[in-house]
Amino acid sequence: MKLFTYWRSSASWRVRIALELKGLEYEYIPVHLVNNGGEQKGIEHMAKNPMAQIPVLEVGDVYISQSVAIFEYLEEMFPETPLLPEDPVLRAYTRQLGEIVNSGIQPLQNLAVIQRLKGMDIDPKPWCQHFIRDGLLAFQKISEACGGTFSCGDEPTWADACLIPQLYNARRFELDFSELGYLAEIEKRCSELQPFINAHASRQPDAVQ
Ligand SMILES: N[C@@H](CCC(=O)N[C@@H](CS)C(=O)NCC(=O)O)C(=O)O
Repeated sequence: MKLFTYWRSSASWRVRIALELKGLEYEYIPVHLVNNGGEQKGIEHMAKNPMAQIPVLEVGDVYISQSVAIFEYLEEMFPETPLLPEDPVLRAYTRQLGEIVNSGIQPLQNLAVIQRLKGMDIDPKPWCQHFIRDGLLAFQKISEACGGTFSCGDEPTWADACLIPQLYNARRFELDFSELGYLAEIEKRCSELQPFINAHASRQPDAVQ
């Protein structure tokens, strides 16, 4: 498998965590989101993903984009190390938490949105802080109700795969973490696990320190 990715692309980072949690090897193909006007917008990349985004997972002659679709694919192909809890209710909550990040936070602070805001002379920072804070507070409330040492239960799931890169983005936008103590604890526990260490932005070959 090949993963088209960028070191601090949060959606790509989610997939890196999922691949690592499942113990799957993959080839890392960097796609620079800024250089040359954004390599994701090039003809070659858009043939793989017409949304002009990463991640894209190449499997044989197939290209799968959208991180959650990739989670589902990996879960179906490699069920031995699951990314979802066994209990159907916890599975639903895990998906719910994932969607809070995937559709409720990240799209509102994505690069294309930031570029558009700047183009309209709007400071993107308070905008991003607003949506990240609201989403993470909701995530935290649901996660607390789920119970357990990770986002939903006592094993890392795809909710954690979504949470960890989003917390990194929250710090980039200098969000006040004083209200997010519960999530910071989950983050700390994840940061001690090898799959999360391996998938971290700073550990990727294209990372800029
Ligand atoms: N829902 C998509 C989001 C993908 C996405 O927004 N990717 C960002 C990087 S995290 C991207 O490629 N942005 C490029 C751009 O905004 O031009 C997923 O989960 O894969």
